[in-house]
Amino acid sequence: MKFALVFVATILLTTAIVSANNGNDGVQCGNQRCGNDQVCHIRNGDCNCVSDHQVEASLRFNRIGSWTRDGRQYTQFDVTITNHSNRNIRQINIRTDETFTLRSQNDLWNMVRQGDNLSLPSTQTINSGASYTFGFIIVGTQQPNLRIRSIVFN
Ligand SMILES: *[C@@H]1O[C@H](CO)[C@@H](O)[C@H](O)[C@H]1NC(C)=O
Ligand SMILES: CC(=O)N[C@H]1CO[C@H](CO)[C@@H](O)[C@@H]1O
Repeated sequence: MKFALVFVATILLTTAIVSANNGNDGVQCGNQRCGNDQVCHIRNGDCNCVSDHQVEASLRFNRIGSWTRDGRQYTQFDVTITNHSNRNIRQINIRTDETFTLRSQNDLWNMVRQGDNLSLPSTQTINSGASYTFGFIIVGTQQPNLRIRSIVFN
């Protein structure tokens, strides 16, 4: 009986970790905490958790190419952020996880890494309706999990 309980608890814990990895791990948004499938929109200091389909920016992946060197595979990706909002984007935080295996710290361009976030370089903004592309080289061939966590609008 005890064994069975531990077993069930282990399965529940594993499930929780897996779903957290697929989601956003509940970003803090002003004085609220967003759900796993939500993004924090910040406008004039007002924070709102919005669901996935209401997010006013999108990420589009473009696999540039893969190659093998010294027995290891590498892949270069470009990711285009598009602003679907009528306001300019001042900052965006994109969550990375263990699938984001940069070949080296220099193999990320047009974004900066802050902890597990990718963020816009400090002077960069994305105007209303405009797009911005960043790129990176990772070890392996899988497209890494990137999720928008928060967007700061003008
Ligand atoms: C990552 O982004 C989230 C959402 O904006 C923020 O709460 C968190 O502090 C950021 N982490 C780092 C290390 O900057
Ligand atoms: C590419 C894109 O989605 N552009 C939109 C950005 O936001 C403006 C203002 O809402 C829209 O008119 C564009 O269609």
